[in-house]
Amino acid sequence: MLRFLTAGESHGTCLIAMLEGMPAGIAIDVKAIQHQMRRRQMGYGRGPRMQFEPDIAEILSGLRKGRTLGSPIALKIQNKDASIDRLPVVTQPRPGHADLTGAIKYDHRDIRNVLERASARETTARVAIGALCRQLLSPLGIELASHVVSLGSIRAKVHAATVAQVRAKAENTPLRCLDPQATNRMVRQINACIKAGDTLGGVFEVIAEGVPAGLGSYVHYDRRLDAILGRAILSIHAVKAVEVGEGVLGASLPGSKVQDEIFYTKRQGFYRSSNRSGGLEGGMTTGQPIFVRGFLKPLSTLRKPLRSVEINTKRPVVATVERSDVTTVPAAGVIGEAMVAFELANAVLQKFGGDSLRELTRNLRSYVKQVDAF
Ligand code: EPS
Repeated sequence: MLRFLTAGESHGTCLIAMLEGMPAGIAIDVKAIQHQMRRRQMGYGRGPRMQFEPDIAEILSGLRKGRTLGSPIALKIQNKDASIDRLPVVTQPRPGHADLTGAIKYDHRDIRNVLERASARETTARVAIGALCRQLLSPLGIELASHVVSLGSIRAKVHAATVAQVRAKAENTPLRCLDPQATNRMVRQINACIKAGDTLGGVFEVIAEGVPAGLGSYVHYDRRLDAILGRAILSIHAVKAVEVGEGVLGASLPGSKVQDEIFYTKRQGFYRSSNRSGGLEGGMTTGQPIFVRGFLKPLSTLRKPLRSVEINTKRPVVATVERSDVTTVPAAGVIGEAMVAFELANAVLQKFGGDSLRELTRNLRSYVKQVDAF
């Protein structure tokens, strides 16, 4: 249905992405793509690279007069720092990064050949793809947002955030977090980490609202949308765990405190009074907002490096220090939104089909009528 590829090295000339399967007739707002790219660069604790990379997505194909043609959309993001051929050889692998296993697997004696592609810089291209997908979802009434739930050992006090709340209260804060007191403490913890030459992880939450009931399926493992979203979130650099709804808490509670009971009124139809499932039951959307969380480990480039082994001499050394970030949890949330947007756009196209936005919208409307009449 919908698929994408990315290419490019962190300090190569550019990043490239191609999205195939977008229906025709979708109005594309290039400024909205730029807005998403900019959001990915923000957040207290990011490294110096974010200050000077313009991260502008140039659309090369698939659009005419501001609308999708139905043909593949190719885009390019030029790197300002395109120093790949001048950068020094790396032979001291960073624990936690792709360095050592990547070098062994691809038989590279210069770890730079690994880290250039393993770098999270690749997510620039993914955010551009996600920004295109959002412009398919938005006319269908599907909106996304993300916020930081915890950073290091600091947890925000939030419960069941909405897209509107996040946009109004978290978006323009230093860490895109809904709790101002927690934000202050997070900033202090980041400052301490900068001093110590260490890094921090944390948790982001992606919310998707306006998703119709019945995307995904229970009939086969690879059609379960929770599994698909789980993979999408885990594909983001440094993410080591995913949670759907209140999945982690639910594992320690009795069923009576976990399942969302079902009610019915003539006006509302079927509804649930809670959304602990995170909008997903049996691998399908319930029609409630989707909540998925990504848990990031602290980044593996430490200014005060960890112990490692030189790959040629096999002598003990400390790991290479590359320019990097101290924490990227707010940025990872933006990347999470992009990945969820892509998977939802794909799920929508799988269920409703259509080569044009008009056909897709008609199919969706007719399905919603059927659901309302159930
Ligand atoms: C990133 C660009 C990179 C890193 C970061 C993500 O730029 P540079 O290596 O030139 O500073 O800041 O990559 C990592 C944290 C990593 O471990 O690879 C970006 O554009 O997001």
